[in-house]
Amino acid sequence: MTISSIFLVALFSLIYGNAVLPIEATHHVYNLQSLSTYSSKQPYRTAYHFQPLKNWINDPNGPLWYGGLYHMFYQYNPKGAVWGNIVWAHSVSEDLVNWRPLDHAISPSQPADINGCWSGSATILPGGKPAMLYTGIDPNKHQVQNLAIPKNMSDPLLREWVKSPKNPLMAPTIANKINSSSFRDPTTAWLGKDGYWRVLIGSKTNTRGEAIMYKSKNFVNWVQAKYPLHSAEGTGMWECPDFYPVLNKIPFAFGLDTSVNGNDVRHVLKVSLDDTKHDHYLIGSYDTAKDNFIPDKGFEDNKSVLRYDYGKYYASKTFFDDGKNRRILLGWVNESSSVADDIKKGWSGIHTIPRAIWLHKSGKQLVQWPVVEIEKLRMNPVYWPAKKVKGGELLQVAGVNAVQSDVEISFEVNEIGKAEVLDHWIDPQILCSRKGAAVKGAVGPFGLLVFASQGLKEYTAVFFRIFKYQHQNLVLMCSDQSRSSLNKDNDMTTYGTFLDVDPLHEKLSLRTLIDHSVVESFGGEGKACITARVYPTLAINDKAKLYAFNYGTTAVKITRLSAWSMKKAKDN
Ligand code: DQQ
Repeated sequence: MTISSIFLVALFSLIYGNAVLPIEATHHVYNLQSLSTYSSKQPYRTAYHFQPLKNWINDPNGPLWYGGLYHMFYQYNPKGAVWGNIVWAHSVSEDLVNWRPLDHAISPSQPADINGCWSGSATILPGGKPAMLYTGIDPNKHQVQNLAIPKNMSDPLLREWVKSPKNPLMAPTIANKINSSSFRDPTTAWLGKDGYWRVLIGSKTNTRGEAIMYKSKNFVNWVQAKYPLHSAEGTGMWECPDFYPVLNKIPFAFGLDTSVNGNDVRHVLKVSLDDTKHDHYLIGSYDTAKDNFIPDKGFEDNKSVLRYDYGKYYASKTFFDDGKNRRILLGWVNESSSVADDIKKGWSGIHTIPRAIWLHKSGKQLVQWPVVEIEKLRMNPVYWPAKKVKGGELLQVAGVNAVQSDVEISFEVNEIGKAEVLDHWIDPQILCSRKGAAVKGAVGPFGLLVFASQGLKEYTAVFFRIFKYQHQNLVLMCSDQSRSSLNKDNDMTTYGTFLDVDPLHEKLSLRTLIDHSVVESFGGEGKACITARVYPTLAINDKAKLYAFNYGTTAVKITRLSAWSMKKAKDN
């Protein structure tokens, strides 16, 4: 039997039976533990966000739930704190909170990936067997798509992965005219009623971003579909596409397997735009028979293309957690420090707290919320009774660890008639930077000051500000990093978005996860997220303080504040 026929037999038995593969592992890699230079004295290392012991990480890859464990793979440079030498590192978790590092799962070993193992996704084949499609960089530096499957299905840790000897399974050719440097990041595949698997690969033709589709009956032989599933002029390279169904009825938060479609189902297409480094998503209808995705609103109207996160956040990926019937979103958060500082600290990149993601009942947008498991790290709660905060007031939230906490606060606004008038539409991020936390307003800014130093020489502000625009109340949510650090080498860009909440009838809620150098905020119960990286020089460890503030001229009411110090998670 040739290697290739052994692989095919193994893959088919993975799809249709319970085979133990008789082939050697593709590689051996060293254990991350032995390389550790971890020092708890590093003030910017996170305590409960995912990050390995050292070196560079970027995109989450191939997340899946198998054998009672969550598996997460990620782009990793074993040799340093900058991007390069990319392999798939691998960690497992019982709860998406505490992680255990394993040996690397996929490293360059075949011509089809000899120059790098880039991003990809897991598909659970019939019988519950995982198959990993990923981008390899071949000897000509062309981007091609490869397959790897677990060597031993009875190992719940899925430690060893075997690559298909038929790799690459999809490649740019003269005939298909695919751009060989813009062809990467296969999605989770889904199965149509016709028995064909479909997968999307991110690409572009000139400046038109596109999600090229391939189809296969056996997961090994893939044929390019006549048309991309979707494309949009002027959007540039689409990296890390993701395509999945969401339920459009109660219970909205119930997640669906990627192959599900039907009357009560909408589809989400997410693409990571290489040109802007933002993750955008479209909600629409997917016609399985025609393989046609029609978004409710497309990329034509720049203003209304939604983002998962309006801060620093990229190359995200979802997976269906069938153990808990939810869809989980993982995303990469790059550093905002200089490369020189990253090299000095010996690491770069983290992941956000895994978020459950579902369709809002309006059907107009998605909602994201940190997985409930993260709440088991909460300790020493601080609760405030409802209280009025006058204009100009700053109230310290005492009793919580200000560098490692989870804070939920809600505001009620009573004097909305006094809101500033916005006479023309303006990009919310620009509005937030013009009207940062230090700029007093009428209704707002009010919110939280995190990582605040004594005397407020440093702070990061997450806040709301309300405007009147065309007779409507417009809620602006900002994360202002402009005073986050005295070290001006950092990127201290201010982020912002409008929040689809009616402040006349709804409370304005904010949840912020604070973790040493991360400020991960959820406004309007998960309708908008903003993640920021900050590196205070004074507001570190026990020197940092946390405040609620109102710098508007009108009073607001805090209807609820609950804050917890967070335990350290067992992570990489
Ligand atoms: N990161 C990977 C690529 C992907 C990019 C390389 C997105 O596969 O397009 O590390 O961050």
